[in-house]
Amino acid sequence: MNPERHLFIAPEIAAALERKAPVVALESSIIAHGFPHPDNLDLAGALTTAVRQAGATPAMIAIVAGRIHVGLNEKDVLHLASARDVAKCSTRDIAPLIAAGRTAGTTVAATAHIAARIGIRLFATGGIGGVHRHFEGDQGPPDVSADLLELSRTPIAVVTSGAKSILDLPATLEMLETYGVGMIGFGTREFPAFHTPSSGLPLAFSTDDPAQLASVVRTHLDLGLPGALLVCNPPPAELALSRADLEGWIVAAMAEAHAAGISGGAVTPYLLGALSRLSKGASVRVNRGLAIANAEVAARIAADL
Ligand code: PSU
Ligand code: MN
Repeated sequence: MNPERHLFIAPEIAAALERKAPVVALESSIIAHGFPHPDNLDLAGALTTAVRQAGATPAMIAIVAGRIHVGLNEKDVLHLASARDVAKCSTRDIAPLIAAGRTAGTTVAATAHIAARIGIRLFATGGIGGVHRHFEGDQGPPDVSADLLELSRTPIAVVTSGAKSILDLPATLEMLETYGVGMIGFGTREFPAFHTPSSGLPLAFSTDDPAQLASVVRTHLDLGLPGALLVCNPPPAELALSRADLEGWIVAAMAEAHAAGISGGAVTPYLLGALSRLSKGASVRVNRGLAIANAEVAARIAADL
């Protein structure tokens, strides 16, 4: 990579990396595509504030006018949160979007890839992508998020509230196992279901102790294992949705998406938008709360390392 041409790292973040101070990567697809406007603007500020207050430097990553930016200014965030020409960038999209001079929000896959390449060890998101559920009557190939493949080959610790509830969670967990992605529950013995704490899917390892958690993260990164470690942090209990309500809304949202002919990268943003409408904003409130909580946990681990 030619850093002059392709990469801008904000001076504050470059300095923190240089002196091995704690840095937490944040994705920008959650801002550009995962949240309604203007809640997304508020979320961007809340995430960076949460990381700072917990003792680390926030590094939100995006493609801005054809260049990878690590650390965004207010103007960049405003553009990502408001403009219609903002692309969704997964790993395979990085080169074409840069070459075309575009601006894009980076998904978990692209953000993890970029963060690990420049030596960031902690990354916070809301919920990773995974294996999508089939639409009713659809026998086509499965839609599997590139997040899973990227996590299999990117050494970074990712704090996440499991995988998004709109997905096939048992299939997602199986693929994470196949891909050798490390998993540890923090304050839960189950794989969290993003909008709701319980999926009924047990995790092999978990801890309630921040010091022990930091020790597992440190060990994973020190061993030089090829893939990521997922720190699975359940959503805040006071904001979480009930599993029964959530399932009903997901089934309705999927029927709408199918009828509207939604496919590819548009599926996740569409379903999240439909859930927000069906739950009268409750899904957005828990998504906001869990994303901020994950940013705090990531910052605390980064500070402990
Ligand atoms: N977490 C959230 N909201 C989001 C996402 C994560 O709370 O919108 C985004 C992430 O960027 C993730 C993407 O990588 O959704 C998954 O999209 P897909 O299924 O198309 O890979
Ligand atoms: Mn997909």
